[in-house]
Amino acid sequence: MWAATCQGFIYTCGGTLKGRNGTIESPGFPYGYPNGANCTWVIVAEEGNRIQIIFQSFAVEEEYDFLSLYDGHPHPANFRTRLTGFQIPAPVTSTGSVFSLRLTSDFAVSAHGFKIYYEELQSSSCGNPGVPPKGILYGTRFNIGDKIRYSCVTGYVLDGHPQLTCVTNTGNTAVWDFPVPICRAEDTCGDTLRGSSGIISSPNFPSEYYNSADCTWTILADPGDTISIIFTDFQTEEKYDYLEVEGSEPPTICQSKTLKTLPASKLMPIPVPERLWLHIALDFVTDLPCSEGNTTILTVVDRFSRAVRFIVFPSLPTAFQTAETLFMQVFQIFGIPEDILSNKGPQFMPRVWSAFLERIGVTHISRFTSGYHLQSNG
Ligand SMILES: [Ca+2]
Repeated sequence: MWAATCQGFIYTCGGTLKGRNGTIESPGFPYGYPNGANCTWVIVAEEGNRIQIIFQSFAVEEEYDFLSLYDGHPHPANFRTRLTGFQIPAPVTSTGSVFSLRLTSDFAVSAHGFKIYYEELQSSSCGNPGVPPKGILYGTRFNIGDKIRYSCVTGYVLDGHPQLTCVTNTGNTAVWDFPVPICRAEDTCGDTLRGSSGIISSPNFPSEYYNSADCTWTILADPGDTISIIFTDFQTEEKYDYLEVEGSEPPTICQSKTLKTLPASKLMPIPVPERLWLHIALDFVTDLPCSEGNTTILTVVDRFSRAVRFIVFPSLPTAFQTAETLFMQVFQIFGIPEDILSNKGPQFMPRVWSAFLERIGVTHISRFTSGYHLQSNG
């Protein structure tokens, strides 16, 4: 077991796990993992078997705290993917008999953490492929020859293959013949996708898409990372229907690359501020069910005391509206903070600061700090 100290407390985390199945919880689950955590779990299965992990709960501070998965021992060469945020990830299966997980958290702001069920898979098992959001899975057997079926809850339609069969691939390993389908709201198409991998299908796929469709999918990756698109099926009406693929502007990529080199996992001591509300974080929660005309909540957190203020909006506010609201509801009461983190894109906070300076009548400024974390957590 590893031990580490955090603000006077000693906690242990990580370890080597053996046995056909079990659960892993982040330290302190569900009451929050410590800051500065660096916990590694290594799951070792019987030779020839694989390991599947199924997430039962998952919440880590988006873009600052991470659960990294390694297909083997926790060496950079085995790095598989990095998970962050508040959505339960799909199950992941190792390719060999060792699977490692590492939780790293930065110097401030925690979340519930995670609970993971792991299980050894014999070579004849495909493992549980998981249920997509708003989806229903029929079938409980996941061995070679077994078939499972998906449907969606009312109001959602399935994109992808509704039936999956567990087959043997060329490497003699049991795999599902198609990826897990997705459920999308009826009469909509397009989406914003994040995460290390995913599926995009045209509306009604594998049936025909409808006429006059106009769908846009936006894929977001970590700054500095690249995105590759692999077409497994492609058929559109020649000359009349088309798919356009567009990347981000080069300046964004260049800027992001320099940010990526910041030592993300380096433990920084939390400075004791002179007063509260000096280091704050903003988190926009959007697309909530409409309540009294409001669908968006802005959470303003004092990163030192963890005090929180909630401000509701009818829709996602602009940088100017955000600056105005922060001025009225936070700065006027608690003073102007030194830095603000936000879960929106990297250009957002500079815009809020500019709008705020304009609001208080500052028209000329040589330099202002954008805060401790130069990257934003969007
Ligand atoms: Ca954190």
